[in-house]
Amino acid sequence: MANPAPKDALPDHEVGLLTRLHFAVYASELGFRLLKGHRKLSYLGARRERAAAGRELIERTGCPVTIDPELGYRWVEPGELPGMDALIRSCDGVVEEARPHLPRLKAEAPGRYRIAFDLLGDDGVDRRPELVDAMVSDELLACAADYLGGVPLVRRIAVGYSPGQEDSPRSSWVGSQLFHFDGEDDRQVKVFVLLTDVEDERDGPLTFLPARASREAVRKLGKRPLGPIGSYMRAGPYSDESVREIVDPGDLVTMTGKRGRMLLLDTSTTLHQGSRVHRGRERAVFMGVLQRFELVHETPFNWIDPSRFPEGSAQSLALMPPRPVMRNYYFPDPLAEYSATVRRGVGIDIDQVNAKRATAA
Ligand SMILES: O=C(O)CCC(=O)C(=O)O
Ligand SMILES: [Fe+2]
Repeated sequence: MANPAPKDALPDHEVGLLTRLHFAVYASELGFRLLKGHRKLSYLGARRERAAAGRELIERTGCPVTIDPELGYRWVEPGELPGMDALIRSCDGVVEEARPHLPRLKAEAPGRYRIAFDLLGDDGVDRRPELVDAMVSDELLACAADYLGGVPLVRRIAVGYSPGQEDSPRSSWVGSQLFHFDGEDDRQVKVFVLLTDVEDERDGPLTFLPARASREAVRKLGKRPLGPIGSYMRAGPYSDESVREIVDPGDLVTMTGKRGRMLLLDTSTTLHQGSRVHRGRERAVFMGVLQRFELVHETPFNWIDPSRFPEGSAQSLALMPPRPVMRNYYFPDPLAEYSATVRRGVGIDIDQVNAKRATAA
């Protein structure tokens, strides 16, 4: 089954040998297992510490929210996780602050950055500690530790804004608008909170197939149809036609609903797509990402200040990556003029820079 050419990856000849080697290994099931085994051994001590901290959290909180691995998702009801009201109020401020900049951002964003862009950046996260607090609550960390086998890292805190696509509806969706599996690890937990009402398909809802059905689907689809080198996807993107052929549309779950609706989703085990926002509509969602410390394939992550939390606490563990980066390294202030210039590609090719960063595991 033909799949569309990956428009957000580098042409093969521009990719370095090491990166190609990494992808050649990573793309096969055995290679992925080998990389995973290597990471697990390298971080044996850290994993033990995180597993113990996770057990302590689970015991202390009673782990009120759990994710069934066969489903790979869990809706979260209001009040089930602490700090979420404060998070939503805070995100409203983020969108409001960004609103005057949106026309410029939309006009200047190239390629896949036009699908959805982050309105926060590292500085935005730092100015809004309530977002970090909600992501490192004992209850959410217990849930993630239960699902991932230890206290994970909070690698992303973002407010994703997806503008209406000018030529929508169309059949040429690209990147994460096409069905795919995220590739950092074989499990992860993403927290999604709707910041705008998502009523129907015109609002580009996140759409996914539960984990068990996704396993079956990938068996039929084949793992990596074109395997864009440099992509963060472990499998996909698959064309709509190929998915339609083997998936019962009734099995797909869509994140429609009112502002405030919240979902925990394992984007590594569920086939998913989103942000197919039609002209004249818009979608804003909060997204927080929890991934294992020893993840297999590194992608850009936020710099988040761990110093508000006691050393050795589960919270501080969740905010200390194995390879720290400078603040604003991956996510500079998205509203600043200079980052618009960078996105526009004056002087450097930001797609190339980002693809290199994404693959520098
Ligand atoms: O924009 C969306 O709804 C989907 C994004 C996505 O693929 C992801 O967050 O992993
Ligand atoms: Fe994804």
